[in-house]
Amino acid sequence: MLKIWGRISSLNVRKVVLVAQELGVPFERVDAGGAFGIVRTPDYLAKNPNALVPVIEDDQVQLWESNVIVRYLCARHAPATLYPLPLPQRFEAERWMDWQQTTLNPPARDAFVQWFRVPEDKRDHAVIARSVATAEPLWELLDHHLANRPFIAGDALTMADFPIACEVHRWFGLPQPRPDHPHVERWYQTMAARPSSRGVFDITLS
Ligand SMILES: N[C@@H](CCC(=O)N[C@@H](CS)C(=O)NCC(=O)O)C(=O)O
Repeated sequence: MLKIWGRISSLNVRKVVLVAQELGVPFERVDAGGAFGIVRTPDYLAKNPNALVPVIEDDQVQLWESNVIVRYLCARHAPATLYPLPLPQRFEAERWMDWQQTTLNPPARDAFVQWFRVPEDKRDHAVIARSVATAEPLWELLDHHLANRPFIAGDALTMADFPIACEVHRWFGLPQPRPDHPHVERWYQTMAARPSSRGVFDITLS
């Protein structure tokens, strides 16, 4: 059975759980990382020398890097749908996944860390302001992108929708005002209405 290592309070773990649930793949999830520790044990470092979550074990395959795991699960269980086979569609999905990981996540993460991981008396509101100032134009870009397509990569749901929906879930959960992004909201509500989002988007951020 698919084994997922990682605490559900991690956005990167939530991506993997969400996709496994969407695919209907049975899995066992083991809490690891953060207060659960484990990630610096020799056994775990042999699975992921970065000492980070998530990791999956699936038959002969052992993987780290959340978006790679999303690609792998979709390629294994949903080729031609969530993992599009025609290269134009595949790489449209691919580039948005990389955008989530490399462009959107770093600034969006900073505000989350300040609100949820830093004690109130140590919270740095300048870091939050910088995070918002950098992330908001990216949310606007995404809103523009979603204005004339139902899903991230076009007409159909693909692997790209899940990592970005996880990023939206976390950003919308921050206790701070945000401008309207009606197309992002509409798309996110579609994602949150999917049964696969249970236990992922209905949990409190921590
Ligand atoms: N690029 C990696 C980043 C993984 C990552 O930063 N994981 C964080 C949680 S989101 C982590 O393991 N932090 C240390 C810990 O939880 O102990 C991925 O996408 O999988």
